[in-house]
Amino acid sequence: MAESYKRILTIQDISCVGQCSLTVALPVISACGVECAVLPSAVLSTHTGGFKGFTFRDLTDDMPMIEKHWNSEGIKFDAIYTGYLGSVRQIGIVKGIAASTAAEGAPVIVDPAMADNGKLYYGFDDEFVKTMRTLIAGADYVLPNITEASFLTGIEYRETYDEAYVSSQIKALLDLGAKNVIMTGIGYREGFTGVTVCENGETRYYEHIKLPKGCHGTGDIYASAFVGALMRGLSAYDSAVTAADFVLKCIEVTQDYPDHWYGARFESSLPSLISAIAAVGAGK
Ligand code: PXL
Repeated sequence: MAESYKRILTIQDISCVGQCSLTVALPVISACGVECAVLPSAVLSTHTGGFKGFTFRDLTDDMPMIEKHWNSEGIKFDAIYTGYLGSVRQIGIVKGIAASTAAEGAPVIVDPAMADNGKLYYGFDDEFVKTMRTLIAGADYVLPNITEASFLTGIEYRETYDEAYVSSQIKALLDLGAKNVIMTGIGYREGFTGVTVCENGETRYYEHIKLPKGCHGTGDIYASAFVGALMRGLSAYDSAVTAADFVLKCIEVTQDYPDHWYGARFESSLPSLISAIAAVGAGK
């Protein structure tokens, strides 16, 4: 019997160089066997995490025209996955696009890509955070790191914490309206990190080793692999584990190249992601 073939829409920027956002989402989601349509939120010459003098073109004004065309063609998607967004005004438009293009029952997956290591990325402010909360409110799945969760919930950011702290962050995110929460980069002991998944009210933790090198763009690789796996029918927890193992492999490969500072060399690990999804799928 033919397996159902999913088509999703991802809304995030094109950083022309930098191995993040759309240049990651397209290959990773495609590798998962899921059709990936795109709505670029902005075009930048590079990402904003370390390059100097990058260009930035906000594509907010193009979005309503693109939406109108899709609506006139009756185009619908099996999931909407948002990442780095270009402006406060854009968030409102994105909510409308999600509403008008989601097929019945299509999940909205929000990666609130706006902060890391205790700080907002360049160009974001409190107004953006406040508006991002309204996008979270309609999300079926939200994938923040600890920093993003702290900005969204208003709970103080901490570098070390315990399970009670993570639970309070998750509860606050659920109170904002998110239905399921996947918190990334959660580590309780030296040398380890992991992901905490609250799926249908049940919380589970997956721990794995923490490599000494962190790479830029791994949040985007993570969220894209999660979305791909979820669309292939894996549970949120299995998708979160699959994505975590994949990101770990990507960082492992990259740490052999100290000059490769701007992103993770995920490409050579794509076959392992494809096999992992097939293996979990086959075990169902
Ligand atoms: O990886 C998240 C991301 C996406 N897009 C742009 C960024 C960043 C992080 O810095 O700058 C443009």
